[in-house]
Amino acid sequence: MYRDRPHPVRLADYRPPEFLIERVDLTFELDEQVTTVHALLEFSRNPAATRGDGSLTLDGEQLELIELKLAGQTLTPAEYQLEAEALRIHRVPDRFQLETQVRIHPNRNTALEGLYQSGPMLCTQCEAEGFRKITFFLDRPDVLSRFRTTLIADQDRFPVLLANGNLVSETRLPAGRHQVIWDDPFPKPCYLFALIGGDLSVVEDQFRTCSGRDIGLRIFVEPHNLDRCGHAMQALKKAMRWDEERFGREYDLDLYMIVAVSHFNMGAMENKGLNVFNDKFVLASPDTATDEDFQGIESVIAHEYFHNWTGNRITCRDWFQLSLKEGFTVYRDQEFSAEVGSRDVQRIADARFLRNHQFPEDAGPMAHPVRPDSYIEINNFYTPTVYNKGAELVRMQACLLGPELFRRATDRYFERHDGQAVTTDDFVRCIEEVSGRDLAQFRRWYAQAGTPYLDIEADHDATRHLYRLRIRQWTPPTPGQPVKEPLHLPFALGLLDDQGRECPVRLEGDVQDQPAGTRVLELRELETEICVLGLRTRPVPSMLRGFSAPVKLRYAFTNADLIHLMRYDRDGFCRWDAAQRLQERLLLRLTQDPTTLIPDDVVAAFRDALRDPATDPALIAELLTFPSESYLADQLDVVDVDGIHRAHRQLASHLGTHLNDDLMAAYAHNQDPAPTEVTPRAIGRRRLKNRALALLMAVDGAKVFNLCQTQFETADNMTDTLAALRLLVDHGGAAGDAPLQRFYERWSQVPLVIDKWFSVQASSCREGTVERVRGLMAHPDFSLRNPNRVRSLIGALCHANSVQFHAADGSGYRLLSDVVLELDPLNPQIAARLLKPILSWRRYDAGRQAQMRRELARVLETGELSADVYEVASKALD
Ligand code: 0A1
Ligand code: ZN
Repeated sequence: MYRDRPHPVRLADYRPPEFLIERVDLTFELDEQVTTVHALLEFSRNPAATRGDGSLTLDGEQLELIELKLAGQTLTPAEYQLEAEALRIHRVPDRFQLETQVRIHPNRNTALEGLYQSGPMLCTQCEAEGFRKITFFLDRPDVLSRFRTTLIADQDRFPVLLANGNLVSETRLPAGRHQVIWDDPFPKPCYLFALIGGDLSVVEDQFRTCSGRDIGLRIFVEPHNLDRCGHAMQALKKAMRWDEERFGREYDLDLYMIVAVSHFNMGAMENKGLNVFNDKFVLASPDTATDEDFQGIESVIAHEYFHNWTGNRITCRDWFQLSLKEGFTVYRDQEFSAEVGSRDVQRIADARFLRNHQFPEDAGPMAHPVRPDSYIEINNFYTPTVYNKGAELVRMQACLLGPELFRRATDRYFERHDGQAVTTDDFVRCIEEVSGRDLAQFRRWYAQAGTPYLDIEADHDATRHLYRLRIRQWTPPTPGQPVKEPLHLPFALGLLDDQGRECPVRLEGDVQDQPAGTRVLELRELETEICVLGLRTRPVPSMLRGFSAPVKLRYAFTNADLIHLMRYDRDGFCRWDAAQRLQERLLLRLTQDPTTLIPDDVVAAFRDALRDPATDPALIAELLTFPSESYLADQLDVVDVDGIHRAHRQLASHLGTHLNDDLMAAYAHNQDPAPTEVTPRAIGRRRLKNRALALLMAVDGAKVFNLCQTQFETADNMTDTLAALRLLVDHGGAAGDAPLQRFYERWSQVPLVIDKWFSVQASSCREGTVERVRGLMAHPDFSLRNPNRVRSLIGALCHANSVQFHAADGSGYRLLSDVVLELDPLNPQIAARLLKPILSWRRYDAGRQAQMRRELARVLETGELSADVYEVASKALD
C-alpha cells in the first residue's frame, strides 16, 4: 500500500542483472497459518553485466526474516539492511551461497499472489512478481535458475504435495508429517515456480509424443469434482498433438500436471510442468457448464500448454516484453481453436473481442503499446493490448510471410533462443532473417499505441475498366504519444462482381495472371492508391479479409454493398463484418431517432441468412448477433446509454416480428437431437437456436414465452438452461423470480453454477438491477475474497450491463467505487481491473461525467491505495 506516489518503471532503464542464481534449493514447511521457507541460493556474478558497488539487493515483501547466512556465516544486522520491499547485503563476493529462512502467512494472503490458501488447499501464483512474497530473490524474468523443492506438511491435511519438474522422493516423517522432493531440470525464472498442497484427487492419462516418449498427464481437483475433468484432459491431448504438428514442438518433461483451484486472479498459469488453473477453466459437464465454458476450457488449456515453449523454454527478458510470450501464445491458441473448430467463427470471435475490449483500451487513458515503455504496476498490463493486439501483430507477420516461411521463422526462433530470456525484437529479427524482409517499419506496431484508421475511397472508370481504391491511414494520438508514424500492414482484398463472383485483383505491372480471389497487398504509406485493372463493372470491395490487420476501416458502403457482401462473400469475417455494419448503421440511427424506418431489404438479407442451408449455423448466429451496446457507445461522440439500449430492443423486436416464421423454424430445426454433445456443430446449432429465441422474446407473446419457459424447465444442458433463464429474468418481474429461485436451489452446491446465478441477475437490463446487486452483496454466498464471485456479480454489472451500470442517478458508479475501496486492501489486482468501465468517463454526457469523476476522485483521495488502483485511477483523471 502506498502513501507516496509510486514511481514508474521504465524500459529505458533496463540493465542486465549483476548477479545470476544458478541453483535454488527451497524447503517449505507448509501450514495455512505459518509456513517457513528455507532457501539455499547459489549466486555468481553475471559476466554480461557491469560491476556495481559490491552489494546485492534482493526483492522481498511481507517476509519475516528468521535467518540470513552468507557462505555459511550468519550475517550481523550491520552487514545488511532490511527494507519494506528489499534486502540489501552490503558486501558480497563474486560467487557465494546465500541461505535464508523466512516465515509467511498463506491464510492472510487475500491478494492471491505468492503462497496462499484456496479452500482446503495451499497454492502459489508467482507471475509477475509474486515470488518475492515467498522468499528473498532476484525476482525478474531474466534470472534463470535450476530449482529443487522440498515440501514438508501434515500427511492428513496435505496428502498431495506438488512442485515443478520430476518427483525425486516421498518420505514419511514422524508426527504424522511427510516430505516430498521435486526437481526441475529446466532452468527457469522464478515467476514459473509453483507448489501445491492439499487433499486432492487425480485424473490420469498418457500422451505419446512424436518421438515416442510417454508423458504422464495428471489433473488434480478436489475429490467431489473428479467427474468433471474429462473435457480438460481431452483438450490437453489435442493441444499436445497440435503443437507437434503445427509448430514442431514436443513436450519436454515426463509429467504434465494441472491443478484446479477455486481462488484465482486470472484464467490460469503456465508454471513449468505444474499449471495452476482457475477451476472455471477445468471443470465441466454438460449440465453445469455452457458451450462457452467448454470452449473456454479448450482454449485456456491449450494456451497454458503452448506456453511451455512460448514463455517457459523461451521467456521474457523483462516485463515490457510480456507480449513476446502472451501475444505469440494467444496467436497459437487462436490458431488451435480455429483448426479444431471453425476458422471463420474463431476469427469473428477474435475480431469481436478486439473491437469490444482492445479498441476501447487503445482509445482511453490506459492506452499503451503492445510493448509498453513504462508502468507503475505490471499487473495492470495483462491487457487486451498485450495479449490480443499482440497476437494480431504475430498474425500480421505470419500473413506477410505466408505459412511455410512463417514456420521456418518460428523454427529459427525456437532453435536460437531456447533457454534464453529475450525481447519482442529478437522475435521479429528471426522473421526478418528467414524471410529476407526489412520489418523496421513493422516494428512500430510494438511501440506505438492506438488503433489505426483506414479511410478508404473508391471509384470506377467504366471506359478504362479501372477500379481505384485510395487508402489513407492515420492513428489518433494517445497519452504520451501525440504524433504517430504510418504503419506497415497486410491488406487482404477481394472484389465481388454483381453476381457475387470473385474477380481477379490485377494490378499494373503484374507479370503473372492473377487467379480470382483474395490478394494480400501491403500498406506502408500515409496514402496508398491501388489501381485494379480489367473490371468492366464496378465491383463490391471485400476488404481486410480475415481481419488482416487490427484497424478501423471506414468506407462509404451502401446498404446494397453490405447486403451483397453478406450474401456472397466467401470470407466469413467480411460476411459478418458486413452484417455488423448494417446493424451498426441502423442501431445508431435508431438511437438518434426511434422513428427511423428499418429498410425491408435489410430485413430480407437477414431472412436469407437464416434460410441459407449452406451456411454453418454458428456463422448464421454470428450474423444475427448485434454489435454490443458498449461497442455502439464507442462510435458516438457523446454516449447515449438509454438510446442505444432502446435501439437494441427495437431492432430485436423488429426482426423478431418480421422474421417470426423463420426464427421459429430455426428454433425448431436446431432443437439439438444430442443436447449434451459439445461438438462445434452442436454448439453452433444451439447458438443459433438461442439467438432465434432471444429475437423472438423481444416481441411480447405468450407462445414464445411458453417456449422459453419450457426450455428452462426441460433443458438438460447448461447452455439452454441459462439462455432461457437470462431471457426470463430480462423479461422482468415475477416471470424471472421463480426460475431464479429454482435455479439456485438446484445448484446451490456447485459454486461455478452459483457464479452464473449471480451474473444473470447482475447483467439483466431490468430496472432496479443496481439495487438488487447491492442486496446480493449481502447474500451468504457472496464473498469479496473469491475473484470469480466478484467478477460474476460486480464485474457482470459494471462490464456487461451498460444500461443499468450507467443509470443516470449514478448508483452504478457509487456501487463500483464502494466495492473498489473495500476490495483494494484485500485484492488490488481485481480492484484495479474492476475500475475499467469508468476510465472513459470523458465520453459521456455532463451529468454522468461529473458522477464518474467524483467516484474516481473519491477512490484516489483514499489514503492507502495500492499501486494497482492508484495507477489506473490517476491515469484516468490525468
Ligand atoms: N501468464 C498467465 C496469466 C497470468 C498472469 C498473472 C497472474 O497472476 C497475477 C496469473 C496468470 C497466462 O497468460 O495464462
Ligand atoms: Zn498466457
